[in-house]
Amino acid sequence: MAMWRRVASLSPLIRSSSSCKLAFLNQVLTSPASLLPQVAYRLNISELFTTEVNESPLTKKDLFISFVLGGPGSGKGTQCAKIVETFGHVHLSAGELLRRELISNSECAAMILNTIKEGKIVPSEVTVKLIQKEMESIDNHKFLIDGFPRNEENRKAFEKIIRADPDVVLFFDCPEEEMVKRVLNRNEGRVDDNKETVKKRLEVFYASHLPVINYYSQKGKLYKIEAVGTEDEIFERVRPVFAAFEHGPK
Ligand code: UP5
Ligand code: MG
Repeated sequence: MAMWRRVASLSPLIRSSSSCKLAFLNQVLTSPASLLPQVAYRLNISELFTTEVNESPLTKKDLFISFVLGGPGSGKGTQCAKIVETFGHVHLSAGELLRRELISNSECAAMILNTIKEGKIVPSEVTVKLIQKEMESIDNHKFLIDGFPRNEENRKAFEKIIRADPDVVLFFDCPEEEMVKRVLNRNEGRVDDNKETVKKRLEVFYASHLPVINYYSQKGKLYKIEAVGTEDEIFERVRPVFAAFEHGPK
């Protein structure tokens, strides 16, 4: 009982901790008292109090950020590979970072797996922290962030944590039948490449991504690319977007 009170009294102090830890702590606070010593051991409480008010090395870089958006199978990853090859940007796929995290056995792994299987969106803080870690560790200033932000909350979390805005937002506009066909033919063993999850991914895309796309359209940053045709034909529509910046001020 004493342990219960101690853990419960800590809750106001840990608001700045990661979503996974908070989710985990919530579980602790609602657990029977008999489980608490064991849970408190696993919790590594000191880790919850690390202050995160450090200045990110990213603020010192002259960043050029591109968000690459589009529905499942619209060709984001395929076109990013071509942009990397031609313009030397670094490709960060948010989905890949999450898939890497889920096989790393981290405390977030189970939550990420369930969210991806359901075609839903992982809590913003988890994804933004993974993106931030990658950006900080790479010696380049041109980043293609693929499949992110997927909703308004993602967008705001990125602005708040990374403290940067995108220079370019690409949107691969692809008909639904084509996206479904490509995803179901991919055959790379992704847990979300099945009929049932693709349907859910599309629902989330229409409900959550479109407001983000509209937001950047109003800001004049959106480049809408017709995503039907061969990979090379589509890249010829992408090329001028980045070529224009190569000769520009950035
Ligand atoms: N292909 C590509 N171009 C083609 C063309 N022109 N003609 C014919 N075939 C073409 O392409 C898909 C397939 O089509 C490939 O086999 C390719 O060869 C072929 P790809 O380039 O992989 O398309 P892409 O748009 O990248 O499709 P992907 O399935 O990766 O998009 P999603 O947005 O669904 O997946 P992502 O990996 O970004 O996210 C997966 C899940 O992670 C999400 O559903 C969500 O649960 C989670 N997530 C978050 O929660 N938050 C995030 O910020 C990011 C992801
Ligand atoms: Mg992809």
